[in-house]
Amino acid sequence: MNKKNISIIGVPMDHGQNRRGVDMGPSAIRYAGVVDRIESLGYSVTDEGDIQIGHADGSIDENTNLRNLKVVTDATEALGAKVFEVAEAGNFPLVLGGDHSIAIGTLAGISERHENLGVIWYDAHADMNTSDTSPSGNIHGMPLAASFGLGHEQLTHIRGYSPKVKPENIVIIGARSVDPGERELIKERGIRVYSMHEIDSMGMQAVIDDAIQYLKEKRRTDAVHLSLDLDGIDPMYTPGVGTPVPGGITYRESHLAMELLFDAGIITSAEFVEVNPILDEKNRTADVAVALIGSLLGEKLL
Ligand code: Z70
Ligand code: MN
Ligand code: MN
Ligand code: MN
Repeated sequence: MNKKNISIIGVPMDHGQNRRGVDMGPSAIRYAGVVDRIESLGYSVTDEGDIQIGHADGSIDENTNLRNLKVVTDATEALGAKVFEVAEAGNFPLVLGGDHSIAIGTLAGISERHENLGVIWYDAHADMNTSDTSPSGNIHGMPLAASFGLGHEQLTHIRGYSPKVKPENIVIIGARSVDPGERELIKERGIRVYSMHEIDSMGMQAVIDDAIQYLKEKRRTDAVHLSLDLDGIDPMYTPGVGTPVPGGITYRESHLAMELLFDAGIITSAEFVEVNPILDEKNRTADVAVALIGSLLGEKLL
């Protein structure tokens, strides 16, 4: 990655799921020193502030099986516009969440500028439900499906176009909690998944090398977005997430993954989501987010 200006965009969104507190994620990550950390690596940083988030009553609409559709749609539209603007200006968009529903907006803003975007989805979950398959009505369980064109029209058409990414250009890393409808889609659409099984058996180095080779050589992607849900990491290291799932990626494996992605120079935008300071212990989860952002942007011991 050349030393582009990094544009930080905060998205204090908690309406894509039903536990409060994840709206404070951007503050917690800023408090953990994200700006200084990135500046210390020689980048210039612009903190663009936060996207305005509306209010919602938290109910699930019985016709759509979606919780808080309007407020999520409005926020992802606003985020998409901001991400597009900073990327057009030549900056590297670094989005801080907020729950994972915001990825719908991030991808809407990024993909418009690329013919063949790739996505790395670092997460315990597949986030590939639709209003038909979702067990929760929570939109943070749907952003990948929406981004390849499945689900409610309002979610699939943020910024007026669909799809944002081809299913075969998506790589999921760290999956260990997948719903039946998601499992079907993964098979049907040929989505590449490195679950905990592959991470355990191949090792993280081989997983990342394979993912990079796949996106670069096989899929010929022209940009790659990293969407990192802190619940992909084991809750031992990142307890401040709404849906902790045991048996996750370690802290060290995650650093290695970020370092290898930096070395490959393929990541052109990133987001770090699902940090919930209310559920956290002494801001540890935000600290991990900042440390991983450092490695993704080239921090090395020596
Ligand atoms: C479940 C759903 C999810 C994050 C939970 C959970 C989705 N598959 N995503 N926590 N970050 O409700 O769709
Ligand atoms: Mn997620
Ligand atoms: Mn998750
Ligand atoms: Mn259409």
